[in-house]
Formats: sequence, C-alpha cells, structure tokens
Amino acid sequence: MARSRSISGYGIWKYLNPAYYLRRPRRLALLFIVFVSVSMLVWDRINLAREHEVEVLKLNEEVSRLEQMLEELKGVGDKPLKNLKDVPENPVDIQRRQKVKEAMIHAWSSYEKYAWGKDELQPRTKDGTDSFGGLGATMVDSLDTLYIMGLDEQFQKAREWVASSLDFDKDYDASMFETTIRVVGGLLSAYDLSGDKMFLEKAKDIADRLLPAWNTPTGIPYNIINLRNGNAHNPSWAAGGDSILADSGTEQLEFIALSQRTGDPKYQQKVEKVITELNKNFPADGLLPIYINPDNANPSYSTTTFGAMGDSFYEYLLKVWVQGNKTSAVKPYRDMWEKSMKGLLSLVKKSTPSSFTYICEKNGNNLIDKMDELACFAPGMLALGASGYGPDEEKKFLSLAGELAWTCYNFYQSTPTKLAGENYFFTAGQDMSVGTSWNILRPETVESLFYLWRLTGNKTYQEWGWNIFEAFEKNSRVESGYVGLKDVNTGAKDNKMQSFFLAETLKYLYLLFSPSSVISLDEWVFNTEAHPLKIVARNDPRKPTIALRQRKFGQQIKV
Ligand code: DMJ
Repeated sequence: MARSRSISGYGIWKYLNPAYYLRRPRRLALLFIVFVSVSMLVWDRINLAREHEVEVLKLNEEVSRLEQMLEELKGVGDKPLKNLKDVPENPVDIQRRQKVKEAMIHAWSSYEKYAWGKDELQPRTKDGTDSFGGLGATMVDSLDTLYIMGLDEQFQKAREWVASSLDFDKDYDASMFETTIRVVGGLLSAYDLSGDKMFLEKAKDIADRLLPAWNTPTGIPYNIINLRNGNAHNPSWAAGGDSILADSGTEQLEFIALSQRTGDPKYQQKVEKVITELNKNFPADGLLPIYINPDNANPSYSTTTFGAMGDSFYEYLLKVWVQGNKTSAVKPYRDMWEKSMKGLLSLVKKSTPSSFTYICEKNGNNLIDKMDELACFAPGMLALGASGYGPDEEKKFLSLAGELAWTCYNFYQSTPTKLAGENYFFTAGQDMSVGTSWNILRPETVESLFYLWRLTGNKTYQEWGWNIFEAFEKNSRVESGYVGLKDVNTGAKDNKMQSFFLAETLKYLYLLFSPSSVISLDEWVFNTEAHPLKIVARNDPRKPTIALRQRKFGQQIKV
C-alpha cells in the first residue's frame, strides 16, 4: 500500500518536473503548443467580451437617443423649446449651430454697443442709421432669433426697449411692405414664441397705422404711407404711379395672423381683398408683371420675375395656404400658386455648358437670361409646396428645387470670395456670370437650403449652408459686426449690417443645424423675413386654438 501511494504520488509530480520534459522534447513542444493555444483563446475571449461591451454600450446609447427622439416627436407642441436642447444629436451639427449662435452674439453685441435702438448698424463707422424711419428695425427683426437661440438675457433687454421706447407716432413715409414684414412680422413672432401680450399690442398699433394704405378703388394698396397722418401714395419712381406686385401681395400672412390673434377681422379682410381682386383676371400661367394699377387692378406692361419686386407675392400664395391649414377656405390660394408654378416652369432654362437650371425673367414675350439672387427663395418654396401635389408632380418639383438650389449655391461658389452677387446673367456657352456684384448679406439661398434639408433630409444641403456661412465669416465679419460686400470679386466692404442678416440669414443657418422639431414646419409658417408665425385654426379667427408656451416670461394664451 505504502509503495503504491509513493508511485502514484510520483506519477502526478513527475509532470511538474522540468527534467521530465528536457528528456522528452516532443512532449515539451506539445505542451508549449497547448499553452500558447489556450492563452490565445483566453485573450481572444477577453477581447471579444470587451468589444461586445463597447458595442452594447453604443447600441444602448443609440436606443436611448432614439427613445428620446421619439419622445420629442410625440411631445411636439407640448414641450418648451429649451427641452429640445437635451436631445443628443450629431456632434458636428451641435458644433456648427454653436458657431452660428456665436456669430449672432457678435452681430447683436455690436448692434447693442454702437447702434442700440437704431434701425441698422454701420459697423465700419461704428454708428447707427434709421433706414426705416426709426422703428428699431434690427431690434424687432432680431427678437425671435434671440429667443430661438436661447439668448434670453438679450431677448429680455430688447423686450424692455420695445415696451418702453418703440414709438410709431412718426411723421415718416414708411414702406408698408418693409414695415409689415420686419416690424409687424417680428412683433407677432415674438408674441407667438413668448406669449407676451405687449408684443401683440405693439403689432396692432403699427398695423392700424398702415391700414389706410389699402383704401384704394380696388383695395390694392399704395406702397408708402405716413405713419402719423395716414397719407398714402406710391413711390414716384414706380411706372405711372403703380403699385408694386410684391409690395402689395406680401402682407397677407401678417395681417391674417393679426386678425386671428386679436379677434378683429378687419386686418384679414383688407389683405384678402387684394388677392380676390388679383384673382379676377389671373392669367392661366399665374404670372403677373411687377407693376399693378391700384385704381383698376390692371397689370402694366413690365417685367415678370421671381426676383426683385415679384418674388414674395408668389411665396405668400403658398404660405397663406399653409397658414390656413391647407383647408378648403384657402384652396383658392393654392390654386393660384399652382398656376404660377406652371408659369415658373415656362421660365426655366438650362445653361451651357454645365447645365445649371435657372429661372428667366420675362418682358412681354421675351425671356431674359437673368436671375436675381433674390429668386433663390424659389427652391425652398417649391420644396415646401411639392407635398401638396400628387406623387409624380411632387417628385418633379422636388427635383427642380434641388437643381435650382445647386445653381444658387454656385452663385456663391463661382466668385473669388465664395459669396453670391446680387444677380447673374446666363450666356450660351458661358454658364453664369455676375451682373450687379454686391452682396448685402442676403438670406435666400440659405433659406432654400434650410427647407430642402428639412424636407428631404439630404445632408448635402447642410454642407452647402456651412460653406456659405464660412464665406460670410471670412469676408463679412469685422470687429464690430458684419458688413456686406461692394464687390464679391474684390471683397471690398460696405458699411451696413442689414437687419435681415440677424432676422433671416443667421436664423436659417442656425435652424439648418438644429433638430427639425425646433420650429417645426408642421406648426409654424415663416413670413418672408423669416419670422415664424404659429399655424392656428383658420376658420374661427375669434378663438385662438393654440396653447402658446412660455419659457421664462410672457403669458399663456387660454384655449
Ligand atoms: C428681406 O427683407 C426679405 O426676405 C424680402 O422678401 C426680400 N428681401 C430681403 C432679403 O433679401
């Protein structure tokens, strides 16, 4: 027994004795191979487990991001805008949005420092100018941008100025178009976002001063009105004392919104009468010349264009339809707009050699191969209106919108500064060439990129928008604000920071890098100065059905 114990003990321990293997090299090699294989297996398992952990972590993050997005989508309209900041997003978007916000802070603080209360800042002389009669145009135009960007202190300070110092009792001949889109639109948007009734009171005050402009034989308004005594007339340079198409057909959104919010139908009646009048002899191609006689509603023999003096008339036909919840009450607007889009198609041509799609102007029966940068709002409009067509037409218009946006983007890319000139000529064999070569910080192209991004989800539009933003940063940013360029070829600077740079250009760029639930296109409609107006029930203007949210101040509207 004792022997057998000692043998079996030796049997186990002999394998631990190195001498055993030295005498048996094949076993040593086998042992080595087994050891290496087991180690590799263990190492591989550990790594695999680690990789899985990382994967699971990423998937969990993705799941919670999607869950949060779903919550946001469910809660659209119920949550304050600031909660949207909590949704995790693409870090590049966040970074870019932050840069745009920083640009707004730079523009705003320069205005605050050198031109507080003035209409516009002159950055290079570091002073302000009252280009709109002293209505604090930049202040009012910026309110909603400040609000949307979460610049609460700045918004509050501007709000105090509006409440205490914005006085419309001025012996000044104001443009009813500019005053409506900037001041009435800006105030209404600030009201819709904040719920602060003071803004609505101010909007009513200025709108009441503009109302006599519509007292013409046809209801087509005079385009200039004295804010104190209500005397109205048309600009002396307009053909035969006519009214301008865009100036007469770009008040509908603001004045309808005002009737909805005050319960007083008089504003809506004035502006809708204009469209009813124009619809009486609306041509089959839906195109009107830029001058209309306010006494008999006859169009004058003049240019037809989607650029200066025509543009926003077409934009508002579509947007009143959107504002009216696309209901039968606003169907005539959609019908008119669809006719105009037939007309637009008849103006579309392609350049050679590069096949850029562009919208011509028209004089009589002659097509003119010229397109304003102002007409670059059209791709956005087409994208916004496309979904109201059947699937084939929708596809066609979306694709046209994309082609036109590419052309507009190239208005920027084709100059040495990468900023667009004011208008372009298209000559056979030479594609596009700059005509008037200034750039005054206009928004139309980034506006269209914003719509196209929102409506197609194609990130290319974000990239184009970012390139345009960088060109503004490079050429237009100065120590005390942003200036336009006298010439996009040389980069020579002017001395004005247009109020629409803060109202539109920076807002659309900011929204281009924001989640689509921030000012959702299902709930808001932008006026032509980029002031978002809340879409409310069309049929009962006396009873607002919106529950406006308050962030920090302002009153909740009861539904
Ligand atoms: C703005 O006042 C508005 O966008 C208007 O419709 C056209 N002109 C400027 C911006 O370019």
